[in-house]
Amino acid sequence: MRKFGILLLIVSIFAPSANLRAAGSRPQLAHEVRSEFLHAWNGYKKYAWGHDDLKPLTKTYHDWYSESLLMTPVDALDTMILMGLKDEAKSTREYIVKNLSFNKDISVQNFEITIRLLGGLLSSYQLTGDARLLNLAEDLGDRLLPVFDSPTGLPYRYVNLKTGKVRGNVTNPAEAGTLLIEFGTLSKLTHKPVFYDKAKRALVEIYNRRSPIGLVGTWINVETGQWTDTDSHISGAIDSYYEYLLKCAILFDDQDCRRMWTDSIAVINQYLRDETKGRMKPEIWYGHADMNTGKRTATTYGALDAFFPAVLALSGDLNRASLLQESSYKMWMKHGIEPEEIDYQTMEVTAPGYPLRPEIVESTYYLYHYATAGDRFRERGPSTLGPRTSRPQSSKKLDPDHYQQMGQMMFRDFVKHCRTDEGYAALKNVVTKEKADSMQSFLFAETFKYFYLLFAPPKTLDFDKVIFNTEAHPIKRTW
Ligand code: DMJ
Repeated sequence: MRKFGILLLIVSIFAPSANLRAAGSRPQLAHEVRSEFLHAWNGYKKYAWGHDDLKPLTKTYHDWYSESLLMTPVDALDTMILMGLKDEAKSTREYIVKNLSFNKDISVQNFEITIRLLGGLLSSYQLTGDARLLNLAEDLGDRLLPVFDSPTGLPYRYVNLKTGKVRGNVTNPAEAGTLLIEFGTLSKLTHKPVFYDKAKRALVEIYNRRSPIGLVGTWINVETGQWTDTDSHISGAIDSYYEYLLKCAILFDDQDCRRMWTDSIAVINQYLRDETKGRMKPEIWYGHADMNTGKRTATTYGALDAFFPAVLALSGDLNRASLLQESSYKMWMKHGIEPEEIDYQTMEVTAPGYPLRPEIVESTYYLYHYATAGDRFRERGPSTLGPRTSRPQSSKKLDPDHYQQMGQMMFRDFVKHCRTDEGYAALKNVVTKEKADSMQSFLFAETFKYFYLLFAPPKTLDFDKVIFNTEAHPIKRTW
């Protein structure tokens, strides 16, 4: 008996995936995710209905601006639809259509409004065919357009939805370059090229200002086109700029985007990729470097960077994707939930919060998808959506069970540490597990959606026929 105990211990130390095998069945897990979604949604409905977000500890609401823009309902709607919550989805849709107006004298952050509201409205329109959602999206798109009227074509960060007045002349690649999926889709659906052209120009203007070695920095002035911060990385403020280069290449079959992606990923791997020794085998990470010299400036990585395995996998680089996912998971496991940032040399936490972020779950879902893609490819043939790599380019064999178990472990930790009596709360500190009074709408749009899709039957959403915007709103190429 004692011998058996020791054997188990050895197995659990040296075989992390064996450690994860406290298996629940996939249907049961999908059911649990759906119930937890409803738990959080009901908390929002009870204490914050009609407002942007629930404050889960004080049980009141938070609005981003002086008037609500229904951030949580719009962000949550397509997840409800995918989860088959028909009545809830129908009443939420009616509420949005009757109550959401963008004719408001408020100055809003273009990037956040685009990824959450424009993206949410467009994907729910595609899932329901309800033209009222497309009308709302078009009205919003028209009101956001003034952001692009800068001397460089790079967008200002804020715009007043009623007056069109802009402000915020220093932006970052993520805010400037994460607009084309939404504006491009709006363009195709409304037959108004202006949306595509302006958002694409913003993406190209960032790329055109890359350094001689091909990297971009963190902050840039939209009037002068000069970088004000030359720190280069794949983390917050740059992250989804790279994501959109690849995704727009696929969604729109845009060859400029494909070229920009191909050039960018080469230098990301050259200058930002890093290796550490690791206990069992070398680990890969992506750190910071100066955009002009390529010299390493920081060895930090965090919850936001954990989107990158998904992007690598989508690009066909399953080898690096799976290695980096192991690093992200190591970061999660250190404290039983991931911090905003660590130093990967020491594994010390450098930013301790956890605002309910989805990225690591998103990457788990992508890797699970590609781990089973070989079978699907044999059954169905290649993807119908552009020249993506639904047949993985790498020959590396991924184990789908590994990603199921990883997802299950993370879901259990997530519920254990973030669930409250009537919602879900961010953590101030992943070491102490102290909670924060915040439940951002991406919990519904992304975190629950990716957990659900990881466990739900593949027919819930045909991965190969959609591109997720950075807020996890799936967009189909219907044009
Ligand atoms: C979301 O709003 C989006 O995923 C964005 O790209 C990054 N931050 C949050 C989630 O962490």
